[in-house]
Amino acid sequence: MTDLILSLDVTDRSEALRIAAAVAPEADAIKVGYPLVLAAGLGIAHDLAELGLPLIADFKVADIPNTNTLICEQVFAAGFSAVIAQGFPGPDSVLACVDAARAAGGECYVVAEMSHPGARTFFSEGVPERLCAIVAETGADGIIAPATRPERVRALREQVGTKKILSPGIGAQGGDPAAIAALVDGMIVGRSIYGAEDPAAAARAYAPYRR
Ligand code: U5P
Repeated sequence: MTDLILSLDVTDRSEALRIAAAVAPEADAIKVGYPLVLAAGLGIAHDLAELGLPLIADFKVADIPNTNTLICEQVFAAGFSAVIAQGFPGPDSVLACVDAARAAGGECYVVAEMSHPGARTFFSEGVPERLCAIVAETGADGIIAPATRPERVRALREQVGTKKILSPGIGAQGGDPAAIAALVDGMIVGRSIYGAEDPAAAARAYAPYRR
C-alpha cells in the first residue's frame, strides 16, 4: 500500500477544515505542522480527527528526552495518531518520542533525510544511514525520506527494511509520484493539493499511485 498523506499547511482554520473535508475521501492520512497549529491552535486536531483519518503531527521534535516526552504527551492528548521527530539529538531523545507514542497507542517517525536542496549540507556522508540505525535501535515506526531523490530513498530502504517510509517533496518541490510511489509507504503532498483550485480533484490525480 502506498498511502496519500495530505500535508495541510494552511494557516486559516476554516479553509483548513474545508480543504481537509473535501480531500479526506481521497486521502489516507492528514499531516499537520507548525503553520496550521500556530495559526489555529492545537485544538484543530480534534476537529480534523472527526474526519476519521490518522493525523500525523509534523513537529520535527528535536529536544532533550524530557522535553520530547512533554511535547509528545501534548501531541497525543490532542488527538494525533503519529508524531515526527528529528533523529540528530540522539537515540535517547528519539526513544522518548517512541515511548510517548507507544503509551498513547500511536506511532513515531524519524526524519532520516530532508527533501530540500540545502538538506545535503548535513543530511549527507552517512548521516541518514546513522539516523536509520537509531530508528532500528529505538523501535520507531519508520522514516521520512526525500521524494526529490528517489535514489536516496532506495538506499535508505536497504537500511530500514520493512519499516515505513513516508516521503515528502512530491509536486511543488519537483518530486515525481511515478518515480517514488513504489518505493515508499506514504506520499506526503501539500501545496499541489491544498493550493489547487479543486483540492479534491488534485488529490484524485494521485489515485493511480495509491496501491
Ligand atoms: N517536509 C518536507 N521535506 C522534509 C520534511 C518535511 O517537505 O524533508 C514537509 C514540509 O514541511 C511540508 C510538506 O509540510 O512536508 C511538503 O509540502 P509540499 O512541498 O508538498 O507543499
